[in-house]
Amino acid sequence: MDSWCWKGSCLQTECVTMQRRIGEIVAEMEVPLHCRTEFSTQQALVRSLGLQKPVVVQSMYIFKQPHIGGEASSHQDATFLYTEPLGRVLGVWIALEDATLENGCLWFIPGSHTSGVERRMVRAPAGSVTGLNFLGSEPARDDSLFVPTPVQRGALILIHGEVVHKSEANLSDRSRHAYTFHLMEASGTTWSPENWLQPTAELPFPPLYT
Ligand SMILES: O=C(O)CCC(=O)C(=O)O
Ligand SMILES: [Fe+2]
Repeated sequence: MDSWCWKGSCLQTECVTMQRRIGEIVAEMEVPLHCRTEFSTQQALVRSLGLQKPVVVQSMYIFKQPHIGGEASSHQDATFLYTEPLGRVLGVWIALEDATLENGCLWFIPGSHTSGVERRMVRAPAGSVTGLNFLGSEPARDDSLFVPTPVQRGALILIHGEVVHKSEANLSDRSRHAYTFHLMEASGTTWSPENWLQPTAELPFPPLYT
């Protein structure tokens, strides 16, 4: 019998076919310049922060469309991007459109980056149906602790890997597009082998500095 894929929502063979098709689509995509993690300004910024060997571990284009754009529930990025020691992951979040209270700007809990990581998402043992497990749990956090960060198009927000942050659903008429990528200071850092995302020989984490 064919085995079930992540979340049990498709067969392994269907999943492989979908992955292949996604690969073809991505290969054909013309990636707009603002979605490339190689701007000299980004490099200069990260250099000025003193990072020696930053590598790009992931990047995301987040659409948050009018009326249907969902929330990003409160989280720490290190839950998914865990390193030893901690404090080596940095998010670079760029507003491609104004991010407002109405269309789902980011919210942060000031000082929350100093208390470690509450929850970790780890790879489940081979053969498990879910593929992923969570260690620990995301504590209920009082809404009043969060500070909103509305910004204009073009603004760049640096996100400490352990700071607690979230964004609300977009119930407004205006989209909130953002491009975000996460860096790891690779010098003296161990990327957890339990993270869902792993570099491979074909797709290593690319260095930010060229
Ligand atoms: O843009 C969002 O709503 C969430 C982004 C985020 O969590 C991140 O970039 O780490
Ligand atoms: Fe995040």
